Amino acid sequence: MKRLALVICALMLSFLSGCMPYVRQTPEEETTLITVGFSQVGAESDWRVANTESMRESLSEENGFELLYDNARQKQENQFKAIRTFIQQDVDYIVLAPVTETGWESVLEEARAAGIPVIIVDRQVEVDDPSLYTSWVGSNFRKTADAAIEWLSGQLKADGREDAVQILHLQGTPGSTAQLQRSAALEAGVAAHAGWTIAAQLNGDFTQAKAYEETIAYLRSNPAPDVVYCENDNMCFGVMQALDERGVAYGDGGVTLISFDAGRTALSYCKDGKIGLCAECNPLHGPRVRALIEQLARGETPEKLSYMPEALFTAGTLTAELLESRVY
Ligand code: GZL
Repeated sequence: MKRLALVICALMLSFLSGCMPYVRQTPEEETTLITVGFSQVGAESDWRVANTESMRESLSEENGFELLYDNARQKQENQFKAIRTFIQQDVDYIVLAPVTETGWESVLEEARAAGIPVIIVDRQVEVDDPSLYTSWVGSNFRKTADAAIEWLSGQLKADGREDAVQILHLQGTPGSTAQLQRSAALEAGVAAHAGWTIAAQLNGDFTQAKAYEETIAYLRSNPAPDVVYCENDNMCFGVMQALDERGVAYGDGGVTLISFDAGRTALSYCKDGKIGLCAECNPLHGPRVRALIEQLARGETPEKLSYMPEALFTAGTLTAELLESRVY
């Protein structure tokens, strides 16, 4: 009866707050499933949709899980509410994909006080006490971005375009690990190349719409850049939309485009020579998260950090077969 009252209160709270996390279907007494509360950033990009799909496929009922999913619509406040609801529902584990790095101490301490292990996926959390979370699964953002900068340096050198290079920088959600580390790699690259200049840094928030708006406004009062460094595919698509509208050529002989994520759509543009480089960011975290939870359920201690495998793609390395084989 107490649990039912708790769930009703949680529902009322969530309803009033406009954030309705998924409510578990079966009371704890009846289920032998492992209940997992998943606080997802949102659905802002193809990458995010693929990431959610991977988690749903791995943490499925046939695999022994009951997944409670919440879409925070890119607002940290909604993630706080979702995590607190998961704690009230006494889930077995919490998986958090944090929208930005800071501000997580209180809610992670509440989860620890409730005895609920937290697994962080994708972006990282900046906390003084790393024991506040059990494990992290994600990308080596800086390493992949440094490799992208190295590619750009080689490409510009080969094209004899090393001087007076104007770079337009489309940044993702401010304060997210992907934005912080992809931006740091570009800024380090500019510091190391006397002929490179960042013409402007625009916040596209990882969405195609915002990247288009920012870029078309920029192009109305500035010359086209030599390079556009896009911190994800969807922002790159927004840039392409704006360049098309302004009649600016990109790809071979035109503006050089760099994009992160390497989803299938971006890879097909890359194979056609429209995008110069696709730097992969692997969203398929589900199987690793499932394995981590199963390890914990067996009383084992999983590794703290788990990096996803990733690669760089150019027109020269992409084939129709490779495109066909891509899962996302
Ligand atoms: C990267 C992830 C980023 C993707 C974007 O791990 O956090 O957020 O690069 C997504 O597509 O929106």
